[in-house]
Amino acid sequence: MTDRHALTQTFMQPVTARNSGQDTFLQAVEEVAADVLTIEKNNPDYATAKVLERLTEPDRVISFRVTWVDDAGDVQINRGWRVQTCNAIGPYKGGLRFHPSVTLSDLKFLGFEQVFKNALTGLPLGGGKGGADFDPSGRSDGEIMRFCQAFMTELSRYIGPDMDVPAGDINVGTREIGYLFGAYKSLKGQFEGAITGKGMAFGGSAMRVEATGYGLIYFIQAMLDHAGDTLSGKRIAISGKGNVATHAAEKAICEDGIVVTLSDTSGTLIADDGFSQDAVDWVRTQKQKGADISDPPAHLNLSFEKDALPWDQSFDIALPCATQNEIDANAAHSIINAGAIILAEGANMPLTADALDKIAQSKITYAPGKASNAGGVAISGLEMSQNAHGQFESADAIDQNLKKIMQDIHARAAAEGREDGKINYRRGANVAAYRKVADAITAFGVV
Ligand code: NDP
Ligand code: 2IT
Repeated sequence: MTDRHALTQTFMQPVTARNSGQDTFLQAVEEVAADVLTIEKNNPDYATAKVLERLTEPDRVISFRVTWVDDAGDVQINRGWRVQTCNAIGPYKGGLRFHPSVTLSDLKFLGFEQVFKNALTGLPLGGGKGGADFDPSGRSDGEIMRFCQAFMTELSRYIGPDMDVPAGDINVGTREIGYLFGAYKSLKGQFEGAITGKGMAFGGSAMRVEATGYGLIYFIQAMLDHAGDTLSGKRIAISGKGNVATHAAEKAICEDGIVVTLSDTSGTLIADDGFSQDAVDWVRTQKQKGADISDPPAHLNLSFEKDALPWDQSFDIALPCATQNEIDANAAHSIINAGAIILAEGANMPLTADALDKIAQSKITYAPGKASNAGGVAISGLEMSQNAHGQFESADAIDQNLKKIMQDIHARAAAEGREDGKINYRRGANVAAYRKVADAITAFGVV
């Protein structure tokens, strides 16, 4: 057993016992621990302060009942949470997810990842995550509004511009943020930037909607540039059909990439010659309507395959942009067999631990989500500063800023990730982020 492996196993034993059954959380912790424990061990200040052990216990976990009335007049009850993981370098910051599969384990893993991601942006942002086990599919607009209002009735006690600033994530987009912010403003009697991803009419930032997907493409352009290559003509397989997937597709097309797939839980859409912008727009409209992608209009030249995964196609770059653990060892095998050169995560933790091992042993250059999908939260950070100043920047200026932030994240991860003449972006991102948070935590003493 290597020293690194032994350290990780010893560290994980009590964490596993304390968080039994929280598999996604344990998976996220182990992935970071394997890279940073040797750094912690070799720095007496970090080791004495037990930085990583502290980070595995969120500052607090808030759990609440959400009670609302559906269109039939029946009372509905859901469970909501906010996990405030760490505010060492700024207010808690991270999205809200509404999905029937959401568990506390998922929100703890997402909050943990967010601490490191937010540190990498270079902005003063702590980490957290929240959400509910609410299923928005098939719900009317009125039901979504009443759910958001009931959710905010509880959440509003725990958030604020200098305390905790939520945003969107799966199934929480501009519409939901509007209802959530409207409820917050009405409950508090104050107009303040306690949520990001707001509409442009009420304090939102230009480019926040596009930022995660565009930022992902800027990140892989920085990787390609570093390797003396470009995106032009590259075949790109994307999973998902939501905010991240469709904006990544849109930017990739602008940069002369060939987007060969998008997908949802109903199956995969394939365009062997590449998606057009019209085809991406159609997919986006289907998502907004709550509809699947199984029946594209003929003029878009898309074929739909119910049982296919994006990774069964031929491509150079894989961008998983749907959800956690969507790529298992078999899917990783397909990505390797497709001859891919880059796998960059748009989603948070889309690879199982086995898939990550397989990719690490292959020739593929892998970019972890905490680096490659940080564009969304970065522009959320800029939304917070625009709200604080009451001055707003143009879409062009924000887009330039986003590109620069993604290039800087790339540089930070590359600087810490040099290994045998190559770059290990996973290790580089984990170590760079850890050092920043650890320096703050150790400066505070024991609190
Ligand atoms: P959206 O709600 O906009 O879209 C998610 C889409 O993913 C849904 O349409 C869903 O399909 C699809 N999906 C879910 N599971 C699967 C699966 N197993 N295979 C194929 N498709 C699937 O969410 P986002 O785009 O906002 O989020 C996607 C990922 O990106 C998440 O991991 C999120 O945490 C991460 N992320 C999001 C950021 C943001 O700013 N929004 C920032 C950084 C990361 P269906 O409609 O069939 O359910
Ligand atoms: O996973 C993420 O980084 C997000 N869902 C965005 C968080 C944010 O606060 O903008």
